[in-house]
Amino acid sequence: MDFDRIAKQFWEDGYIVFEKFFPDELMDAYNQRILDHFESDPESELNDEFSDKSKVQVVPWFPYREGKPYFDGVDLDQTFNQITTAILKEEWDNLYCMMMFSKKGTIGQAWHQDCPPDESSKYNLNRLVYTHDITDETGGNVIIYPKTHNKGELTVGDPHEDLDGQIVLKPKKGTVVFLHGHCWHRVTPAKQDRVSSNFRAMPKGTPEDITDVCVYRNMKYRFSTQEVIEERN
Ligand SMILES: O=C(O)CCC(=O)C(=O)O
Ligand SMILES: [Fe+2]
Repeated sequence: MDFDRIAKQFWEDGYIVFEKFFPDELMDAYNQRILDHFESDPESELNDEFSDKSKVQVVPWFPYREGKPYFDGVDLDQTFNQITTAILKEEWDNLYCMMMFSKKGTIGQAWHQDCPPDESSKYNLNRLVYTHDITDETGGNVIIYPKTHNKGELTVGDPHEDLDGQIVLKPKKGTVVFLHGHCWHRVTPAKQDRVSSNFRAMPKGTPEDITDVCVYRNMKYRFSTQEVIEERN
């Protein structure tokens, strides 16, 4: 693998995609493990007021915080972590591992930045791993606006509208997407139950609560206190 070329492309575009990165058997096992968790119908930490306003409907699960290190096959994968080192250039830390579930018929995730782009050196790196195929039938496409990782704050507007210049990804099982947390992105409505997983990392020295405030097109939201901290219009 040409790690320099990978890092260069990531820093040009704000994201980079690797298809067939992880084997089907591992993905099938992980997908089932994630579904098993969500089938027990855990309470979402995200309240209805948040969903209504943000136009985000997703239930997150943080297995490692519960002492369930079930996903080390990805978390400790050498190439996966070598690419991370190439992108982050220096030492880095795991932020957390987050599994996400969207029920069939839910809205997906509106345009957002995972953290405010106030300082270009303060960001999270999404390492998204797809454990099942995302297709026209499943919905839940991943939409990215390339090169916006250094374009400042997401523009104000309709939370889910198509933007000129966006690209649409329909990641297949085993695909990995490295995505800069400042890069504008969203997820289209789920037509079938949808699972995604994110092994978030960050440059060393980044505050642990880097993703506490998320930037949407109509507001900034703080998860820890469950409040809108800024209306945007
Ligand atoms: O579920 C996805 O495909 C992307 C979710 C997302 O926006 C994120 O993990 O930051
Ligand atoms: Fe995100």
